[in-house]
Amino acid sequence: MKRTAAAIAVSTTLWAACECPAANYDESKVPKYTLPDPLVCADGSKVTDADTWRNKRRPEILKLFETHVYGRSQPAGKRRDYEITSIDKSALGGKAIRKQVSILFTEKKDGPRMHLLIYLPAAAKKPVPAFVGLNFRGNHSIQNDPDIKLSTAWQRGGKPATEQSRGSAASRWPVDKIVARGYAIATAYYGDIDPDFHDGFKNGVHGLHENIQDRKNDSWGSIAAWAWGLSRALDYLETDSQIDHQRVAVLGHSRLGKTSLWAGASDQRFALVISNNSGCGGAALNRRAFGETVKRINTSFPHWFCDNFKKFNDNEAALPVDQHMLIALIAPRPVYVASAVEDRWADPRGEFLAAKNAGSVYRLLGTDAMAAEEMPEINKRVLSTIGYHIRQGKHDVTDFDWQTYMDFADKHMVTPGR
Ligand code: GTR
Repeated sequence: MKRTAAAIAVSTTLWAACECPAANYDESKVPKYTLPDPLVCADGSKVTDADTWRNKRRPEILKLFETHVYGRSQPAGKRRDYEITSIDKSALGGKAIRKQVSILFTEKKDGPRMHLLIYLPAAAKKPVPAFVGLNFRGNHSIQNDPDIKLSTAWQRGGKPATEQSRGSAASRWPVDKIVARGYAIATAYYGDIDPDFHDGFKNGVHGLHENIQDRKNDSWGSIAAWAWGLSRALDYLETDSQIDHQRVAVLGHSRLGKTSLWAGASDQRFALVISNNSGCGGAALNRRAFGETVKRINTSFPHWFCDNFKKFNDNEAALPVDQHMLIALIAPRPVYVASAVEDRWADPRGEFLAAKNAGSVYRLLGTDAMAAEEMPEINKRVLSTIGYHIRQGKHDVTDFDWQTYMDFADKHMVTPGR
């Protein structure tokens, strides 16, 4: 999301309402903190082997994140219907196949659904690995192409999407470069799954799955709902014979980066996970008082997390988890955390430290974890199983980020000789 003046003004009003102090951007003012050890169970026992991690500690940590942070998602439910609404075998000047697929959320043929837009390399002779991620403005925003269905769902700002908005987010989705490297790219609009405003969980998939009066303090928030939607996209991709569904990477930017981490942690079918500038509630450590804090995020966005998370406003030390443990849930699968120098709100150092501190679990499971002790220089990529970079520039997804994700996926996700 671009931090527009309007968005900043809205957030500022909300912060004023919550009487939050000004955000801290001074490293010397970050108070000391102690991170919970991912390898020490709730009963105090130490995890020293992979089986105990898999069967005891990992489920324990997953449950802690469900209970205290993102909320319990509804189960996948029974198999959904898919409608292939279009296939174009000569998209991008013949370099790609473009498919549009509707994933129905209910049994009603004209009921709520999510639209998946997929580009595949036209030259591929066998199933290809894929990236999947949600977008902020509708599928039509990722490419200026009149044949992509213009979203009719809720949009930020309340006004419907216009023809002029086609391709408005194209810089974040270099589709031609992705297919040229042999990958498919699949995306869906996050507003199809859950509109991003607080309506008491009536709209989107929340309302479809439960009665509001049955909601509990650990019921799912919007991030969990978006992550659930990513899993439903993967359900479809598993049925598509042109996709190598063992090699689907999930990625997201900002609030959708928080979402991709939770999707990768809660659904182990994702082979690789990418967090782009995900910040607070994503890759950044909650216990580091730098940039956005738990209280601020819960005040500005009361619908993103479960209600229990609000208990940790100004009380991060009481959290039984921190975000390094979210990354540890992804182990031993490759995970990449990306920061940006000007994105101080997201606390780049906190993102690096969470990635690094997931290392004990990655090492226990036999990987190289993160091959850097200190934060790397700007624009220097660390491509170990836990990858990391901090690039020049602002809160955004750039070509540098995408080149890196593809290099990372080439190294960790793709079968040699594809
Ligand atoms: C900000 C929010 C961040 C980040 C960002 C975004 O306003 O404070 O946590 O998620 O929005 O998603 O663009």
